[in-house]
Amino acid sequence: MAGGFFERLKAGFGRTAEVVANLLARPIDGQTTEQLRERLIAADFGLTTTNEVVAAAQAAWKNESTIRHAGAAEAAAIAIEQALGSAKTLHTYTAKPTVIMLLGVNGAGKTTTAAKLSWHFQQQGRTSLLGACDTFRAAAGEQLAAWAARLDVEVVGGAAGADPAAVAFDTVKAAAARGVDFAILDTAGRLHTKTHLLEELRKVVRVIAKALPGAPHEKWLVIDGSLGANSIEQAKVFHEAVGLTGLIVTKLDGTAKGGALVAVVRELGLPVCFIGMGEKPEDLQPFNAKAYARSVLGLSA
Ligand SMILES: Nc1nc2c(ncn2[C@@H]2O[C@H](COP(=O)(O)OP(=O)(O)O)[C@@H](O)[C@H]2O)c(=O)[nH]1
Ligand SMILES: [Mg+2]
Repeated sequence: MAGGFFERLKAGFGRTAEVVANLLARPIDGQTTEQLRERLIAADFGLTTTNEVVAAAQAAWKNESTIRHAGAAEAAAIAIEQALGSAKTLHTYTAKPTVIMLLGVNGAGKTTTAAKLSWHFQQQGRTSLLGACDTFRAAAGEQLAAWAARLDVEVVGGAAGADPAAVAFDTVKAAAARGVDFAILDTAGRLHTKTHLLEELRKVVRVIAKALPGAPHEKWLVIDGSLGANSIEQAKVFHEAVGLTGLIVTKLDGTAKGGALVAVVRELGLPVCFIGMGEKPEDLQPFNAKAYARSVLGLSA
C-alpha cells in the first residue's frame, strides 16, 4: 500500500484514530482501559476484538517497563492484525478471463468499484470488460457506461429492463472471445424486493457458470464502510444466498466506524480484497491488514 494511501486511510479514520492513539500513549490503567474500550466499541470493532485489543495493550504496558508507551500501541495493532486472521489478501488470478461478480445493496459503491477495479487492472497492464447487469435502474447502466468511456474500457449491456443473467452471459462470452483478462460484473442491489433480488443473483451465478465452467471465480460483496456493524446482517444474507469469496469495503474516507471491517471479517470469515477511500479510480487499493490496523490506531506506517 502506497505511503500516501496509508496517510489518507489514517486521515479517514480521523478523530477516532487520534483519540485511540492518545489513549494508548497513556498509562494503561483502569480509567484509560475503560475509555479505550468505549472508543473501540463506538468504532464498531465488536466486543471480541475490543477485548483482545485492550488485553494486548494492558499486557504490553505491564511487561515492557522501558518502552511501554510505544509497546501498548504496537501490541494493540498486532491484535487487530491478528483478528483479521488468515484472510488472504494477496490475490492471484489464474483463469482467463477471471470473472468477478460484484454484489451489494444500492448505494454501497458497486458501480464505482467496478470502474475502479477496471482501472486498477489497467495499471497492471491487464485488460477487462465491464458487464452492466444492474438493469433494474436505467441510471446504473448509464453510470457504468460513463465510467467505461472515461477509462476507455468496453461495457456490455446497459439497457434498462434487460435480463441481468443474459447480460452476464454475454459479457462472459465476449470476454472469453476477445481474450481479455477480467470480466467485471456490476449487479442490482434493490433491497425492498430482497427475495426476488437474491433469486435473480443466484440465477446470474448459474448462467455465468454455463457461459464459462468454473466462473464466476470471485463473488465480492461491496459494503459501505460508513454503515459500521449494520452491514454484518446484510453481508450474511448475501453470503448465504450465493457463497461470497471476498469483501470490498468502500467509503473508509472519513468514517468513525472503521472498526466494523474487522467485525465483518470475523463474522463471515471472508477476506477483504480491496478498500475504497474516495470516488476517484485510484481511490481503490488492495487491502493490507497491517496498514489498516496501524492507521485505525493512528500509528505511522
Ligand atoms: N466517499 C466515497 N464515496 C464513494 C466510495 N465508493 C463509492 N462512493 C460513492 O457512493 C455513491 C454510490 O456509489 P455507486 O457505485 O453508485 O453504488 P451502487 O448503487 O452500489 O452501484 C456514489 O456517489 C459514489 O461516488 C468511496 O470509497 N468513498
Ligand atoms: Mg450501481
